[in-house]
Amino acid sequence: MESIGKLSTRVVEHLRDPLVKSAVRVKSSIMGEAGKFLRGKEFVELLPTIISPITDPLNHEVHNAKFRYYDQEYRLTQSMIFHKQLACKTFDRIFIVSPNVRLETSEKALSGRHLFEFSQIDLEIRNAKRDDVMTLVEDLITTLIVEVKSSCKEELELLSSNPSIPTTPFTKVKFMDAYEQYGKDFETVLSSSFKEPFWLIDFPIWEREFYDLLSQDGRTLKDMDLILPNGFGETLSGGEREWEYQRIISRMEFKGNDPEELAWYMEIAEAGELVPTAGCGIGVERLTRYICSLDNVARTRLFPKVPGRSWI
Ligand code: ASN
Repeated sequence: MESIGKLSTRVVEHLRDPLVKSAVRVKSSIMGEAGKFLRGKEFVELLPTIISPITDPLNHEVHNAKFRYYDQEYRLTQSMIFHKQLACKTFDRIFIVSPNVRLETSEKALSGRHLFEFSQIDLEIRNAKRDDVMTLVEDLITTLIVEVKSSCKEELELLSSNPSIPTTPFTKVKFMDAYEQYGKDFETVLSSSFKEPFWLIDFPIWEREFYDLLSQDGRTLKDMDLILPNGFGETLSGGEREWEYQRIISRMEFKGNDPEELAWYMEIAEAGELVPTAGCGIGVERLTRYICSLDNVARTRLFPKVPGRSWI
């Protein structure tokens, strides 16, 4: 364990770092513009759900963050996916800047892309299709870059960053095509060679969580990731969602998820109360890192939680 003195010195150095100051200001502008953009399209902003008896099982291993309060066990939310789906019973279009806690395993420590507390601009739309979400996000990302370039000139100059305004529509790459051509590290290869953000679509069923909608082909999902160019990697995942009980059950069986862990969500699904939706979550720190051309997402937050390191 690092001594308290060393930790406090590191924190103070970080708080004084001009790159951090500029990146946090850019991030503030990104969040402000995203809110303006989404409210302008009749999205209702919700406050985040940070603790819940249920949370996203994710498609990769993390340590559990849970605690007991009276006779209920709660988890820290790893994403707001289920609450977003349910919120679309009340509103047609919602968004949340949603703080997620994912206690990542130690091999993520040096990636430059992981924090164990991070935020997504999470949105969900009732009765929407994947294409609707992709078109909306292309418009959103382009608007954000244009706005940040004009409102944060000094910061971008200090960061020596000059993000280009992407061409729309973004290119779409099918997961299996990329896999066959470039092997299992295709995402890294493509992210490094592309000069513009691009979509990775149609993930095979075993690659994602049970809630991404299975296509009629029975093998691929109606989902997508947004991959940033120049090696910055993935910043968004989303898709159309499963909403019918029997389909959810069979997908959970396929993935080995325990329905008991999602008990009240499953009851709502069984009662036929879920509605069809599509949506996505945009990693705020990763998008900021890209716009600021930074080496590490840690520089986009004043109090970054890097896996394996202590922080205040
Ligand atoms: N926010 C993502 C989505 O909307 C889910 C996730 O982060 N795992 O699909």
